[in-house]
Amino acid sequence: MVKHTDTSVVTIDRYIIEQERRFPEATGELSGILYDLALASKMIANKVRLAGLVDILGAEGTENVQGEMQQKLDVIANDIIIKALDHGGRLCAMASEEREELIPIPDKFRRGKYLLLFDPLDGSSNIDVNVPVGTIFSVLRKVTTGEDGTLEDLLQPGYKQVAAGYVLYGASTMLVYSTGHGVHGFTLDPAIGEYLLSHPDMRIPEHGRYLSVNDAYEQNWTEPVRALMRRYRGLDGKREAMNVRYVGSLVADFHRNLLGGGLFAYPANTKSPNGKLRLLYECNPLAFICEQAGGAAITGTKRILDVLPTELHQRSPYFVGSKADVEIAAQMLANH
Ligand code: FBP
Repeated sequence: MVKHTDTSVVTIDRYIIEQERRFPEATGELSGILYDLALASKMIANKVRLAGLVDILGAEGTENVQGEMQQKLDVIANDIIIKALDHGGRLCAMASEEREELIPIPDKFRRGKYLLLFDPLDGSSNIDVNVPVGTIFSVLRKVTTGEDGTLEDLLQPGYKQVAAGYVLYGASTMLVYSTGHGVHGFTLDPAIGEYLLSHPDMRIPEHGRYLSVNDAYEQNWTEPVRALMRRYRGLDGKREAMNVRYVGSLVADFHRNLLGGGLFAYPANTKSPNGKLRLLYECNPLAFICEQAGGAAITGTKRILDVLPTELHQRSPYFVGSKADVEIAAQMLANH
């Protein structure tokens, strides 16, 4: 394995190749998917950066020339990812938060042995107020026979993921991924259009500083969840209070906690009995990253990655982050 120093200039392409060389049986298909995702995210980053200018740029002739600019950015992001990945011959199907049904690979293109599930632009309701948003992705290997990917191939438990990651379109654009061998972060240098290795082998602190939860739902929480949130706030005197930070953009909240230690929670509540977040392309990929970085992720009573999916867009209660803090949730929600 090539040794890098803190000052080594390593592009994501080169890092992916070096990682692949560690596995003689590797065919390069998974590497190809990661390249194409990196490319797609650069194009999305460019659109997100322009988002604030739509009204100024788009005013004249909005309909035809900038029609695309007027389209919802998450629809644009969805199309960019599909167009970047449907023809590479590495995928046999895709699934997106933006599409009700499985996305087949067009007949004219070769099929591969992998499936891609993604949320093209998570937190998109924050774009108009210039709050960071993200793309989340998960890669599975085909398990059924036949060329085309099926719903059965998509409905695999999270521990079956072969790769997962996210892109954060924030102050800088960062791509963070894992193929099950640690978590690695790359920062986009817009001047050269390259993702450079900036955060090798990311680890989440065992004990968290930050609590990320929308407590506007407190009245709709069960009593055990309320007791848990009081615990995190130090209100029952059993621990130090955590500092509350909630952007309302999952990728931004998760990324902060991955770096600084913390817990993100989106519990079930009487209005959303299964919570809000989607298991397959929001919860599972970030749980995979978090566990690879030494953290944990649960539904409240079960390891997220062990949940057997039954629907493409099913939701799940979610507690993810620093191991010690997730363990408190597991203890206090055990029989609920
Ligand atoms: P979208 O995928 O529809 O954007 O929803 C997900 C999300 O925006 C997350 O990014 C965020 O953590 C959560 O919803 C915020 O929900 P709420 O406004 O209920 O706190």
